[in-house]
Amino acid sequence: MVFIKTITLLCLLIAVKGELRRFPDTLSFGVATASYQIEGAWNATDKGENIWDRLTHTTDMIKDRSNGDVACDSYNQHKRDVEMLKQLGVDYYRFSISWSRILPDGFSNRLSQDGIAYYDSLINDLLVANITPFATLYHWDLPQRLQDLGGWSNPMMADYFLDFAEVVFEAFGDRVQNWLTFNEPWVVCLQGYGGVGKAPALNMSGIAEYLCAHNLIKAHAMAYHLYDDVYRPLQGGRIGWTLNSNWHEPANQYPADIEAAERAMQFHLGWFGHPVFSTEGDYPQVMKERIAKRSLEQGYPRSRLPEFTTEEIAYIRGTYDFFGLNHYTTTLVRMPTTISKELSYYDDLGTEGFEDPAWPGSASVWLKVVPWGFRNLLNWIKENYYNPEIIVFENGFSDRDNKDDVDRISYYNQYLNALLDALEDGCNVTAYTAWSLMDNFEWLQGYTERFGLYYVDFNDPRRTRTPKASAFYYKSILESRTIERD
Ligand code: PNW
Repeated sequence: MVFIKTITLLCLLIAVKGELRRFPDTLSFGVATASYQIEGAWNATDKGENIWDRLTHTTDMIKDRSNGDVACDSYNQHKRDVEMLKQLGVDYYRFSISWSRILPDGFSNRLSQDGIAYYDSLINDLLVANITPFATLYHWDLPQRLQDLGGWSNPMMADYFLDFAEVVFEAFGDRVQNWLTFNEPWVVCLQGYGGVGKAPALNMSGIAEYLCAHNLIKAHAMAYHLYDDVYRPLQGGRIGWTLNSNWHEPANQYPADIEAAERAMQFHLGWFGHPVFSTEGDYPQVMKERIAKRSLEQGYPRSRLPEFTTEEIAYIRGTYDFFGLNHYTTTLVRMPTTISKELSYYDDLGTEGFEDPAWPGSASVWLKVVPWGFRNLLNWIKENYYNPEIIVFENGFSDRDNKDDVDRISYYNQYLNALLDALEDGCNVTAYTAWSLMDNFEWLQGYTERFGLYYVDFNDPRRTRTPKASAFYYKSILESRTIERD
């Protein structure tokens, strides 16, 4: 009843206020979550420890000293999650599978039947509700035992990931036809291995993120080929990965700033995008040249950026069925006056990034509201990678503790308008995913930054979920398939 009233009200408001824009019938809508951020049950039955269990339990790096031990308790409450998805009326649900819940030791010699039963139940409930499951294999929760072996800096990790992928395709592929190998490899490697922004917080920039990326790209390609060769013929699904990128806008229309912004795009999206989505394959030329030159100047015998063999380049190129994109915000970029000789990815990149102070903010320092950047980014992908099918797997806004979330509604309204602009430009976007279904464990920020359409009460042992105003708004968009022009 409340839903219907709100929708009627929204329709009335729109009718009074402004012009409506319609989404094409080819565009589908979903919402996303990730295992560590929502499941809890960190040590249920035989689940193994992962790198986020370890980081939250043994360091004081989480802002509110919290952890994902219980999180949204979705391990016990996934039926409630499916109810919410039904209420919203989404076409699909993007969730991730916890590696150490399925393989407690990380290796495929020992499977957890309870772990498999959990995802079986979730998937079956989704199918009964007529919601398409979209599963991510890796959303940042590596089994701790594999981290002890070096994690993604160990070349063997690609084989272990392939073993895990095979177990998952075998167990769920009869019902799940939509797969992502990795969520945001740039964040995994840069923040987890280069810096301290994500587990395992290795903090070895200039070396470790390049090793991580190299092995992770191979792992992605191997899982793609396994699916393509063995499972696609039987199960008929599709598979890709999802890359995050800011839009990097030149601070001024000087040639030097235009060059700097393009270089930032290549180091950010191109690092993982070029090997897979370009016709030549391999890392972007500008990364190869700059990192090789600087490495030699710094006294290293070879480039700190590892090289792919010709065979590997061919094997990796084209390993996608769609271009997955996570996007939140935009950065202004200019050429620095002096070039630093320091050892780090950001010094290899050699640009200066900053924000326009006029851009509206959110609860996250890095997230400013810049909808036109979304349109530019979609066009950049269209032009650099031959107009691929693009699926937006994350887009969203953070606030603090607010069910009447008008700023989130405004964010979605503006970014969806930018998406419609990009469609008019000829970009081939076929699906849009809001991050997130509900408030959840926001990594180092703990529970202090909320991205949900549903409010979660983390002080209530039952983790009660309540729809925010934005949940009604999103529902109304999915029903009417229109938004108001901004
Ligand atoms: C994504 N950045 O991470 C993740 O996939 C989610 O798990 C996360 O909750 C969500 O966005 C909100 O943070 C990002 O530095 C991490 O630009 C870092 C950036 C962007 C997204």
